Amino acid sequence: MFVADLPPAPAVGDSIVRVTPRDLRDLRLALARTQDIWSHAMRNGEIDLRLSRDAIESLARSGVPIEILIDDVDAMIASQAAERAARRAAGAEGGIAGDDWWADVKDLAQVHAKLDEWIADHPELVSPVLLGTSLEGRPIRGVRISSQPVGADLPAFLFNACQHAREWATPMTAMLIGQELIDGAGGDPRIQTILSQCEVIIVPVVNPDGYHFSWVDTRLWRKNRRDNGDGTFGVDLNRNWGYEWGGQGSSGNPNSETYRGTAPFSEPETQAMRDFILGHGRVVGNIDFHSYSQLILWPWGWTQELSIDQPLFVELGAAMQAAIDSVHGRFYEPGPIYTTIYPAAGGSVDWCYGGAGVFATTVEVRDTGAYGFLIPAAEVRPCAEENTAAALSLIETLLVPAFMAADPEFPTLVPADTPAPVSIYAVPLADAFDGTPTLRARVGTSADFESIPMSALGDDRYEAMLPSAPCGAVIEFYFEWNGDSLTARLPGAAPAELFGAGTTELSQVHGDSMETDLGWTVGAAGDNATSGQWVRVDPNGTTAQPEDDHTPGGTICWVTGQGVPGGAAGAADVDNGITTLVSPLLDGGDPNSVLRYWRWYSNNQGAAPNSDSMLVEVSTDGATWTLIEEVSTSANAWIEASFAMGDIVSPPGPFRVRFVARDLNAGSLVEAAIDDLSIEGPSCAVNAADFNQDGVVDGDDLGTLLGQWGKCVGCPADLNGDGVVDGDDLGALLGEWS
Ligand code: 0X9
Ligand code: ZN
Repeated sequence: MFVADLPPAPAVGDSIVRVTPRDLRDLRLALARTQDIWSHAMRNGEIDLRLSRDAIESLARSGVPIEILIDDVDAMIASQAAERAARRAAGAEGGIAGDDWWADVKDLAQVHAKLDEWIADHPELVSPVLLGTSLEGRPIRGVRISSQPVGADLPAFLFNACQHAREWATPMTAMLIGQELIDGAGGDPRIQTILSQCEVIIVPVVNPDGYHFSWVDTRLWRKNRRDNGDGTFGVDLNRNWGYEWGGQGSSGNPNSETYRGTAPFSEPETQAMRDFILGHGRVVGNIDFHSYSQLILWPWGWTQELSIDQPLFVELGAAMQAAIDSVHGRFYEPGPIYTTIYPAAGGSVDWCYGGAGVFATTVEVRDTGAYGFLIPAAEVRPCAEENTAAALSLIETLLVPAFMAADPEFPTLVPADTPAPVSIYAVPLADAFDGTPTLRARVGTSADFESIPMSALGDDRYEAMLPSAPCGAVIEFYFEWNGDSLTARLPGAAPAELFGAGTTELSQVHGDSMETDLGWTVGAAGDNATSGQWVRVDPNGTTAQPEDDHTPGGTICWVTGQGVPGGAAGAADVDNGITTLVSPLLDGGDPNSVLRYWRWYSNNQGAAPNSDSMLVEVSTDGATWTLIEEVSTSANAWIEASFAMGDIVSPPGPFRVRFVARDLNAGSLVEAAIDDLSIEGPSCAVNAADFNQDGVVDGDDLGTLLGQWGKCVGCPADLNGDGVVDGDDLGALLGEWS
């Protein structure tokens, strides 16, 4: 029987090649020559293709960048099959010395036999699920694993694999999830908790016809075995699901590997999955296993828009990624399908999420191309192990009353004496929630928390204001949501764990009133104005140029050309080109600081008014200049401009700003002036005697000091650090009394 499982001998030894097309022409050349696209579309500018030797040579001659991943894929298929047959002939059921079922891939009959073994050996834990029947009449089988009785009102997690026939690592992965749950049910508290709180459904082979065909006929078969009636076979099941069916990344051509079928859910295999999920009604989370590429993917596949549940998916993806990494150190990249790999409409994940409310993910398991679909025997178990860890982490992340996350990130610094907004994403999972979540916050580390109701922003977002706090104080906070029978908190361990924000006040760290020259330069490459070059003077005013500088009590600023007293509007204005004023090096090291300057601009007089503009640019290297504002409105007055440093200087560090006044249009009268440039940085001195960090030194802090009275090494109340809390420290505290 095993001999019959061997695929036919290959006619030619194709290669698997990673192509990095330089342009559309390269891509067309490559696609025109492929026998089979292994990676379906471009990713990171690369695409993996099966190509004949002739095709490779012709692409190489055209200069298309290629890298051989598998030299002779047909030979590799044949040798893997031969090794497998030899091991089976030598071994017991499963065919592996040591009898490890995961020591190599298993065919459909073996997978089904393993399900039967589980059901027979663990009837209290494992029950059969028949989802439906494939086109060719094979059962689409699964199991339910839970320590609670069938029919119990529990959340369910669905792990399915092998929509794509050739992705042989994936049924093995789904099966190991089942095995580890069964093995852990007896004594592993983590597994016992999971099995008592939910049910786990495993469907190892969604596409039994295709899977069987890939074993007995064509190893690299992907689709199901639909006879399309035109000589071609197969529908890509992962393009056949009925959510935005027919969209980008699916094909209407029956010969295509991504053929979507004649209608949404035209295939019995996708129908069976859909009907099971809808009929069950309690499926909360899902992994649809594919290979290869080592990716953790979530909706959407049909559009580049992010789903409203992106915060949940991001956290889920991070948890799964960490779980995978912890087992064998493999890196799996997380992200939404469309932007992480490619558009793929009609996939299971989009329908499960959009059509059935399931937090559905796709994991593309090992490897990243060295063997691709042809996973070597030695990698089957490690691959399955790391993805079992991912499955458990998905279950645990979603087995909470409600999922809550910061959205966007909470501030860690807020302005002093000002209420700052915080918003969260919160979605019910295992309970019903009527009202909105509550923000619980306090100023300092010792006060009682105050409850602040949150307002609903829509799309599962809620917002509230943090209490205002004095400079030097910290604000501590968490969130709470009361459900019908359970309470959800963020952070989960609150109030033992809390979020915190410091307070900040801006104060000037650099001031340049222009009264003395702190190192400005006039002129830059390309400057060609014939008059009106920048000069630092006490200006002689006109209707276009200031008479007075901006600095209170000062006299001097930078202007474009000093006119004569009582001169006409156009006296010494910028003419026939550009003049540039470059600042000394400034400190842009703190992204939370602010750059501020006062500018004057006039271009609304003369024969051709309002036809020029002044550019304000910054540079960290003196070579590349980035525009921060283009001034074209003629205020004929001093106007303040300010910028968050983090928005204009990157990476943080020293920078220069330059002002480029330009007369590029004949008849346009241009005057500009600059004064009072400053940088303000955040600061709030924390008072060492303010033990509870509420911004005031008061009776609470005195109480703390008295509580630590006496010999007390390293105590906060030992303000002078002499190892004793005594009268000296008391005096220091009273000296700071608010
Ligand atoms: O293209 C696919 O169906 C998957 N990649 S594979 O190489 N295994 O064929 C990616 C599926 C992404 N998920 C959905 N679009 N639902
Ligand atoms: Zn796949």
